[in-house]
Amino acid sequence: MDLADMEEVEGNRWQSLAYRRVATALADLSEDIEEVWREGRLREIEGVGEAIEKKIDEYLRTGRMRKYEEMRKKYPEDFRTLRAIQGLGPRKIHALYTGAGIRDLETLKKAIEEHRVALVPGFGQKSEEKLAKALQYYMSTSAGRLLLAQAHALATEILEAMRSSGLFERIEVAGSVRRRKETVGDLDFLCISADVPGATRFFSSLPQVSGVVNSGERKGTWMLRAGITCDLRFIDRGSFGAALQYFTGSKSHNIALRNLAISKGLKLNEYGLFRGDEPIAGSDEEGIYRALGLEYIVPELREGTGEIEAAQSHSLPMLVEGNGILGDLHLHSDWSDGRDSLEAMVSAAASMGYRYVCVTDHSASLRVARGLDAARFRDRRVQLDMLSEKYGITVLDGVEAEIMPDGSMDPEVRGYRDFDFVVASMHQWVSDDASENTARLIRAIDGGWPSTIGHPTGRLIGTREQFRMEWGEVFRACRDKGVALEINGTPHRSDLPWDLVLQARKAGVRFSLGSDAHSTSEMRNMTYAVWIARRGWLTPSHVLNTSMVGRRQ
Ligand code: DGT
Ligand code: CA
Ligand code: CA
Ligand code: ZN
Repeated sequence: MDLADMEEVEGNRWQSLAYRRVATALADLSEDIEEVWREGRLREIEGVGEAIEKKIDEYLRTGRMRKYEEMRKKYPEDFRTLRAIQGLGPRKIHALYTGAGIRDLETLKKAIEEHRVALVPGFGQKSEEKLAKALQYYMSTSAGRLLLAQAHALATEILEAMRSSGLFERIEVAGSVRRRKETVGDLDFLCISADVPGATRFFSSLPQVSGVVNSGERKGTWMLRAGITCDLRFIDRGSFGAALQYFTGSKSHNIALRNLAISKGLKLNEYGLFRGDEPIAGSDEEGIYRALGLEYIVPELREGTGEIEAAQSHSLPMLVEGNGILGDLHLHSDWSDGRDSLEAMVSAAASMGYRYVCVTDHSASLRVARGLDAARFRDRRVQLDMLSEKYGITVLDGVEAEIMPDGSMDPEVRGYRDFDFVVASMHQWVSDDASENTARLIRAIDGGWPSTIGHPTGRLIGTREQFRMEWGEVFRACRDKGVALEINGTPHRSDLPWDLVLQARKAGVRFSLGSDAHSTSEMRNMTYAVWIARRGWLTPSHVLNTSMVGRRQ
């Protein structure tokens, strides 16, 4: 994928498209690439021709790719960071690179300060100001942070490698990954090991690690290839629970917990819970919460939003769980802008064990996504019924419907009234004015069409801010009309954000969970939607997907 970016910045559009197609095919590959390679079947992968086959072969044989290294020398910086900024696509990056030598965040920042962006062909004063704003938003939200999906996968890989090394009695990840926060600043590992030097050496040699930042007796910090750092701490057995508690955070949860300890005449730190000098808990986390008179608080709830009070009064919520999700209520097929066929999506849903799946292709007014008109929806329904029969799973006739500027539904949706489930979304015509947006969304809710509001805030982490909206009014309208709010599991959306979920829950709103998958592999994004729901204190009864959603008669 990196190679594709660099070719595109270089101006080689076709080359870049070819790489990108292969990168996507590789990511979706159900077999082990090395096996495919050994059996000489690389050419069977979509998009792989002779030239690319040679490159993959070179890489798997030697662990290197000459072409990649040449390009890397030319473009030492990670253009991907520039692409994360709103309004910057490869073509504009190409223009900025050739026109002003901009190659990374530093050089972009400098060029903006010196007003050199406005001089680049295709840019002007206005676009320079816009870019300055977008850069500022990026720096304040996601610079130097990874999306949870990526950070969690990385942490899991590292944990597996460490566990199978035999050098660790125990190793866990703490910090924001354990709390399932939507972005992660660094990874925090805690371990018990009898061989600290050996364990440290092993950690340094992991393929995910690019270098040592510092390494001491009981703690080290490493730079990871993914672009963030990670800490590894060696802990004594008797303190492991206390350390896990402390380094899981959050900071505000820890402060509240420490104050509770003090109020009971105890002392809590990363080594244990003490009465005077005598330890009364520390080897396991549960013991610490118990000794403080609390129910166990799962990491997702440790954000200092009332969880300690709830644990004291035994009123913590019984959180929704992944295996309680009976179906996916938002996904796309290649009838609109999805990559996989209806059949592939339905069959994937069946093999994930779902009892139902709702296919929500876009409606006609979203032209960029090849939205469907009423006639196409009628044709699609015939296919859905056939697939439902074939795979023994309820297939709901759904739509992701455009909310029009005046808050009405897409006329094509009104023309075809048979939908079982309507995800109503704002993709276009969004205003800078909160009261306008609020009035529009509430008109949509009051109109009686939506089952749920799709990715309600419209944010894209790092690249697009939330819509300006009076959320309290929207929540009230949803509750009154029985319209749900979506929790969209696409990692860079993570929308509703967990803190708004918590507010909406208090206002009496219910929620639908959706992967918003555009391919079968993205259906796994449901996991992230469940994590957000848990951070928002949701129980099964708050979530539509925990019960059957049937065909509209
Ligand atoms: P991140 O890395 O920015 O995504 O977020 P965290 O929560 O992983 O933060 P990090 O890595 O700085 O620290 C891990 C945990 O360690 C944090 O959640 C709470 C605890 N911790 C770190 N520094 C302090 C501190 O100064 N005071 C207290 N009470 N706890 C701290
Ligand atoms: Ca951290
Ligand atoms: Ca840390
Ligand atoms: Zn959408």
